[in-house]
Amino acid sequence: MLFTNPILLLSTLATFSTALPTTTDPNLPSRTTPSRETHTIIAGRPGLRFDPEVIVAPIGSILEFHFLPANHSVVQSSFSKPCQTLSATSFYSGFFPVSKNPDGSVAQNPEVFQVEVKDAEPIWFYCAQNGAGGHCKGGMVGVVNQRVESGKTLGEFRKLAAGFEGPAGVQGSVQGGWRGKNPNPNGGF
Ligand SMILES: [Cu+2]
Repeated sequence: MLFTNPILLLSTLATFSTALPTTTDPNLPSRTTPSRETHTIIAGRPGLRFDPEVIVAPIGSILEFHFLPANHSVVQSSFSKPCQTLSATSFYSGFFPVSKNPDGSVAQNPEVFQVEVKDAEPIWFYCAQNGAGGHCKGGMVGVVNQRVESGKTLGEFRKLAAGFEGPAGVQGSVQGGWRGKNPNPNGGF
């Protein structure tokens, strides 16, 4: 009802667009310190899932995993072998136990795990928790920069994971990323 008058609508849009700065103007000073584009991924919401579980992230950006109750992890795998480590050097976050908050608010582990996106290849990952029938086998998997046209999609990856037998693979120690203080532990999700 607000913009039923087309002239009023146009003039409003024009006013708005001219008020925006022209970011391509080379004479403008840099306004902020450049920082990495960061993609927040939550492990354990909803239920035994990553959220989001399909991520589009450019080279140089950061994947930042946050961990909800009860005890999740993130491990890199290949597409064809879910629930198993990709290589001796591929990333592994370790486990992040955290209890539920008594007041019902969403609790997070006080640490996060960050991984840099180093190239444009798809990154497949899973949770290595073997409780509850195995989180990876149960579908707690995800992908960064999947290529739908290749047929290697999250849906296919999840099907392969469902057929996995045995304990999910882990590395000997945290590697392939940075594990440290959660920048927003009370953010809630
Ligand atoms: Cu899990």
